[in-house]
Amino acid sequence: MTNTESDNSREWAAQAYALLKKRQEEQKQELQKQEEQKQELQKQEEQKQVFIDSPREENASGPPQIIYEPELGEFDDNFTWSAMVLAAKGKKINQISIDEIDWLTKLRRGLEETRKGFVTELLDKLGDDPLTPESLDDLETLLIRADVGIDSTDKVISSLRKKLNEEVVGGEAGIKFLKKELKLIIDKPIKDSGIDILIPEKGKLNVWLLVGVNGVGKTTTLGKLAYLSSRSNYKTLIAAADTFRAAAVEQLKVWGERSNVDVISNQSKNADPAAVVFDAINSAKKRDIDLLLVDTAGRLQTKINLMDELAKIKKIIDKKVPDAIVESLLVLDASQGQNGLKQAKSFAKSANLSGAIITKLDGTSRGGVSLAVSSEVNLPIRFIGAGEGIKDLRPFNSFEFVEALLADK
Ligand SMILES: Nc1nc2c(ncn2[C@@H]2O[C@H](COP(=O)(O)OP(=O)(O)OP(=O)(O)O)[C@@H](O)[C@H]2O)c(=O)[nH]1
Ligand SMILES: [Mg+2]
Repeated sequence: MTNTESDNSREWAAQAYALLKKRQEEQKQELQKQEEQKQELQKQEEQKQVFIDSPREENASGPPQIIYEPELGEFDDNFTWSAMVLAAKGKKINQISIDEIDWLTKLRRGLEETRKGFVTELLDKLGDDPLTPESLDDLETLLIRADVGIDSTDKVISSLRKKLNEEVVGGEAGIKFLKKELKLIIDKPIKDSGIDILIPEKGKLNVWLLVGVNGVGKTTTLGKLAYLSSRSNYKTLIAAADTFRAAAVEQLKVWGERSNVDVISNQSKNADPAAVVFDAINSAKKRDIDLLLVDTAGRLQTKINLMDELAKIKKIIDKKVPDAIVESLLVLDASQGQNGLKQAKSFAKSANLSGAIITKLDGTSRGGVSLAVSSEVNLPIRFIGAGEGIKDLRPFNSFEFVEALLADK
């Protein structure tokens, strides 16, 4: 970015900040007004109840449904960077929201450890000097160390080498080129799939199976997806098909309550996961559901059992709703680095996957593994999670990801 471009973007960010601040003030006033009105109504209701003496609603004692609403923070480096990314994506000042700024800030923070591992070092090494064959060797080592994977690293280095043979490449231009190359790698499986952003298709039953080894974040991710989906007005239902772990159903019910989505489960011991899916499909058909989210077990006696179980679940879906749109999404914990990549490869062989969801990008230095998943397993990344909160999951966007990965400092 040139100095003038950077000045203009900062000016843009300042205007965006002022606008969001004003909007937030107005929203606060509006909320306060609504709260006052609600209290007034409640008072009137309570007075009435003295006469009617009707029992209170049952679910008043359920778990608190606290959903963290992001507030506009300081006008700092995080805000400016996030606003610049949104501007570069073509957003107008009045189109950006605090949610988006909050997410980008989280993403940038989440990738900080990965970035520290290679970008900061890379920028220090490159400085403003033109790239040399030696700096490419350094870059190669850094990319491998950041778990980007051998294939992706080879691709990037050879195209940089080719460019270097044709012209002098300055440090800044080198970073720009690197961003472009990394984005190409991540975008390839997304382009190949023909679907840019995964959303439920209206008018059909969409079934998304969340699969992956134990502890990677399947159930948490499912909870976040349920929230995202119901907030976007898709009729959503959850199938608790992890019948192996006793606490799984309870965990899902908490997420279901937070996002106002029902959970279909079978509490009996050794219930058959495919039978739970069977019930859930019946229920989904009756209720005209758009999206059925299926939680599956991560740990069974053997890996073969796990794969057999997934195959059985798929068979039931194909039989009962042949025209359903089925997505098998592999959940991967970014902090597992190369191990995660191995899992992806073995699942891809036997589980007929259609996409990946990368979790726990917050606080790991191995965020680069996302690139390896794209290039070595050829799986489109559909969502990424960067935190344990209900809002800490977003549809994957390669531009945001690469910008966050290579954000200066
Ligand atoms: N920091 C962080 N923690 C996460 C994220 N996603 C999930 N977790 C945590 O990871 C742990 C395991 O999450 P679960 O959702 O239970 O994982 P699972 O894959 O369903 O596990 P099993 O059902 O045992 O196979 C929990 O403590 C989650 O809070 C994330 O994006 N960031
Ligand atoms: Mg689980």
